Amino acid sequence: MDVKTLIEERVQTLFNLSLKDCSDEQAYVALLSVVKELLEDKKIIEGDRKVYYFSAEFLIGKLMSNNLINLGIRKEVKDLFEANGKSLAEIEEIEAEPSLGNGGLGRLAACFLDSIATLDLPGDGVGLNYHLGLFKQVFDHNKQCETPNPWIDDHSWLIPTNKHYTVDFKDFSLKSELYDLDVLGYKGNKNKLHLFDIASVDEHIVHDGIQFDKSNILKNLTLFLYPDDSDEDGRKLRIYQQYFMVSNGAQMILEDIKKRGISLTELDKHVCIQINDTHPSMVIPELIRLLMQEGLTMKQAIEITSKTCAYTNHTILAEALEKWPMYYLEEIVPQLVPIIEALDAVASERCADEKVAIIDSNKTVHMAHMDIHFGFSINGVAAIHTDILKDTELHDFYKLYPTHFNNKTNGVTFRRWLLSCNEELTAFIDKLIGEGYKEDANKLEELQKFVDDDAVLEELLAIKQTKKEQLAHVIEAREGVKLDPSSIFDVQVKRLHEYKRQQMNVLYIIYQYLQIKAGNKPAHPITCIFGAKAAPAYILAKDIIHTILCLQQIIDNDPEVSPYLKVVMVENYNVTYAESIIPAADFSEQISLASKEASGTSNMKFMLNGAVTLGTDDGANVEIHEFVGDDNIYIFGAKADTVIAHYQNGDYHPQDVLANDPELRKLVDFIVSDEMKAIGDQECLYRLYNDMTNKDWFMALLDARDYIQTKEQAIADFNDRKEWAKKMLINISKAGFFSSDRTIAQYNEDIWKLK
Ligand code: NTF
Repeated sequence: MDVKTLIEERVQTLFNLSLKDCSDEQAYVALLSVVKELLEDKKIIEGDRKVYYFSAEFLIGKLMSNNLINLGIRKEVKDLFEANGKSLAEIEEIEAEPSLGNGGLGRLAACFLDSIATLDLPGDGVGLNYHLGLFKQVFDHNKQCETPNPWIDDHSWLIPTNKHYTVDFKDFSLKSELYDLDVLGYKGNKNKLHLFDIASVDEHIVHDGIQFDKSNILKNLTLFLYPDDSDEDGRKLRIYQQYFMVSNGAQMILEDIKKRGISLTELDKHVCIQINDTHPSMVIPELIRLLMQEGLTMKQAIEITSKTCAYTNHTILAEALEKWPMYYLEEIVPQLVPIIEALDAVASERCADEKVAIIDSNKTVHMAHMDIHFGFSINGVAAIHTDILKDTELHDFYKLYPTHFNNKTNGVTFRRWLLSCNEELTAFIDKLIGEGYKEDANKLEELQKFVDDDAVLEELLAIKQTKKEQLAHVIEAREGVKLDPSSIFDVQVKRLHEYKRQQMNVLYIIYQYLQIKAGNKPAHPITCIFGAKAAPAYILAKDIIHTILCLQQIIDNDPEVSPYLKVVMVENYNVTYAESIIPAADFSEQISLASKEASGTSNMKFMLNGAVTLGTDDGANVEIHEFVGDDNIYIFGAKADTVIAHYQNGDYHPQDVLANDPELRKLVDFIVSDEMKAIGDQECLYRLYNDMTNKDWFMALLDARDYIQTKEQAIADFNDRKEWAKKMLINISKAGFFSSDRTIAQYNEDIWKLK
């Protein structure tokens, strides 16, 4: 039966209505039920060897649109709904976005699952089923507040399974429940995302925003992703979560291997475990423990585990490389302690230097060190990041295991970040170069031949304009803020962190505001769009949000300024929001302090949608720069080696910069001006001001001047529409390398070796 008939009949069976007469909600429920069945019928990708991607987060976004694309039925379904007076886009809005991730790390995991299935490789995700997600961000009095983000309802994609495992902690055991999600490849077969949970979790223990009793593990284990770890109970809860995830995952893997009749001594020939950052690192001692339980010697178990596990590093920020006091592990998972001690002993035989120890002299366990000593591969996520790992951050390890280090520059799935979120651009590219690029992203290069074709350039600008108008509607509906779609859409959307330097963007806004007040209008009106969540305990990040929201208000209320400058920070930025923001962007703000952003992935999504990057030589910006050339990107700021030298010499002082640049001082001073204090919270404003003027750990003031000048140049260039359209076209044509299909092909070639 064809899809159209299936859907029509389903509406009839479920609601006794025709598709024309049913509500959007009923149409969605019927569509979901049909699509779930179509997924169920798909073959599971098989192979002798399989990868398991262990990750604390999977920021998968809504699933309907992508499933329709990968099933190859999106157009049919869209036409069917249209013929019945409905809009597929509006029906897709009904789906709740799964809140299983935080930022780039989790979104990367989701892109990877899509590409693994698309390349027809056997590979599943392993994670947790957080009922209330990260948190939902709401703004109140220009401040971020956190509330739960429930997303599981009767119409979710989760498939309950009958699989259960027992996970032992020191004081109790937990029986897990496993939910699966189907992960369908583009026009292909499927893999699974396994999300573990427990039945006793109780959402009712949450009060006053996202507060709850952190010691009540039976009720809180899978409530939230990244529960606040500013106190000891919070940190212990994270260990409970992490061990629960990896023990379930490891048990599931071993069960499968035994079922297939494979000897556990051959595990490494059939399984690869990719450890996504350090959250799943306990899988190493856990796998060793389970193998020993099955009768292997410790030596054998260590050797097999080392040949099975591979680790990806996603950050050089020391505070993000997890280390746990040994006594936490003794209190929660004592069964791992002798194993970790044994691993530490083996490691110190290989190298006695405390810098590479697993357990340091304070009895703290360094998770990343365990991953590197007892994994067979360690990779960074962009060329510059891997180089910094080798040369600086992990240099001592690199000397020990030079052949284990490798780079895998991140990528993004074009199914979601072009085909699904930008139908207009997709259709236009189809018309220009055919559909071959959907299977081989490098074919986007064929767009180059249109670089002097005026009609093509004009159409590109027209599509961008359409996406900007669409976004303006979305933002007006959700935020009640009216945007001018003829202004430049300048976008910075990402986690809120000092190293990403939203605070430097703030200085630009203040600069522009003061310029306009002084009678100097910008070369083109500009709208600065922000989206960012701050970790609930990250005070300074919240101060930056407060400052942005106060600026938004001041500018909104100033008729002298608002025709030329507008600021909007959208509430609860998530994947769904990204899907309408990114296609509408003119400028892509990638302004991290060089050396600090491991890769970034929104930079890739923006370029793919024809935005031009304004960025530092950091993360994957460096590779984007190489591909598009100097004329099609705006690079500014200190280089990574300069920054690293500043840290090593301790010779960067924001006061030195301010002493030489009185104009810059005026910009910083504005944060605590009367205008700001009249509407803002003085404590927050002063805290940020004091930090920026006295500490400025991520050197926003070092690059601020260059940043402002470069942005002014970009604004001026924007007015030459034809030249700008060329930059857009070149960015799109060079985006092919940043497809996660390429990244995954490389993981497979160098690390997983699946087929
Ligand atoms: C993030 N790391 C990095 O900050 C991004 O630059 C990178 O693009 C993504 O990982 C994906 O590789 C983290 O979120 C963490 F947790 F490692 F800090």
